[in-house]
Order: sequence, then C-alpha cells, then structure tokens
Amino acid sequence: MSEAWYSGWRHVFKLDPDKDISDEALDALCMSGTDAILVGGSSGVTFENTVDLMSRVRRYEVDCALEVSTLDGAVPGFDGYFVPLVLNTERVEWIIGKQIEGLREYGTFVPWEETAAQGYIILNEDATAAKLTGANASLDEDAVIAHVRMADRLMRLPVIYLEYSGMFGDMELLKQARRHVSQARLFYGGGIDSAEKARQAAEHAHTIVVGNIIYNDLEAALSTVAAIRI
Ligand code: 1GP
Repeated sequence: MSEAWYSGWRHVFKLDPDKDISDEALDALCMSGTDAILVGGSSGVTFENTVDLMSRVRRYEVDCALEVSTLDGAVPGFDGYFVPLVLNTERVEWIIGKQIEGLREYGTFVPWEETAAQGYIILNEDATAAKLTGANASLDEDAVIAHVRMADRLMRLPVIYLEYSGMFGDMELLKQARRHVSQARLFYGGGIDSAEKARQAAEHAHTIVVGNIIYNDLEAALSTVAAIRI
C-alpha cells in the first residue's frame, strides 16, 4: 500500500475560513516551509468562505486539505479531505450521524484515495469544538489511552487528533497517547504559540497543528515551523 498523502506531514497551519487573513500573511504561511495548510473551523464555515480560502491557498505549491465539519463547507478541489469523528462525546450525531448524512448526499463524489477519517479526542472543555459536540474533555490518562486504543486498534482510524484548541495541552498525556498508537498518525493541536511549544509537541506527535496564533502573532506562528526541523 502506498503511503497516505498526509503521512509525511510534521507541521501544519490550520486556517479558519471564517477569519480574515491578509494576502501578505497568507503568503508568509504558505511559503514558510510548513507541510500543509489545513482549512477548518468550528463555526461560521460556509461554501463561499471555504472556496475563497482554498482558491487563495491554491496559488502556492503547499498541500492544502480540508477538514469537512459541515455539509455546507464540503468543497471540491482540495488535495485531501479529513472527516472528523469525535470519539469522546455521547452525542451520536458527532460520531457518525453527520458523517452518514454527508455520505447520503455526497457519497458518490468522495475522492476516497485522498480522504481520511480523524478520530478526535477533545481535551479542552472551553474549546468551541468541545462545547459544540458535547465532548467530555475531562478524561484521565486511562480514559485517553482507552480512546486511543479504540481509534487505533479497534476502529483502525488513520488519524488520531488530540485536540486542545485554545490551550497548550498535557505533554505527558500526549507522550502516553503516542506510546499506544500502532498504525495511526497522531495529530496534536492546541495552544502552540512559540517555537519551544512546537518542539515539545512535535517530540511526541507525528504532526503538530498550529492555529490561533496565526491571527494573533504571525511571527510567533512562523517560528514554529523551523522549531521542529532542528
Ligand atoms: C485547532 O488544533 C488546532 O483545531 C490548533 O489549536 O488554535 O489553539 O493553535 P490552536
């Protein structure tokens, strides 16, 4: 089997279609040496703002993938697609409900070779995604490991995403999670706002995701790219 299209990614910038970004900032991000631009957000994602952002990123050679979290935002033309499944919620619509709805509507158009499920484990209760999906973010280490085993071993999901969006997470927990991953790629995202935090997270995660700091301090965001290459 050939390697998955995202398997070489170590560093990713996540851009929110609902947030403004200047051409200069986008140029700096796309030319930074990051492995990919991931387009996704928890609220305000529409077909229009997703197409707009995609077409701007498309001018660059960097990989550009979409996290499909709403049907409205399912836009053709990306290099790859991630479909999030939230594993630590009891609300079935966020585990398989919305995904089934999407497949009923667009199933025949899905580019399967470039599409991968992401098993999300959301660990910051204040994150918009946690509130939206009713995620139980207060998992202890045993529970996180059980979720990792569920995703990696039982469900054989290709990507596990430890999501702390908005806060820097527990690196010891990330380390333990990584020890229990056998075949999935482990993504980590949340609160990476410096080269040092990027380095720490990249020590354990296969792929680190840098989001919010892009909009608050572009230079700090750019510094995270070089940090993990050392
Ligand atoms: C969000 O995991 C990403 O989905 C990145 O988190 O915005 O906190 O960097 P931050």
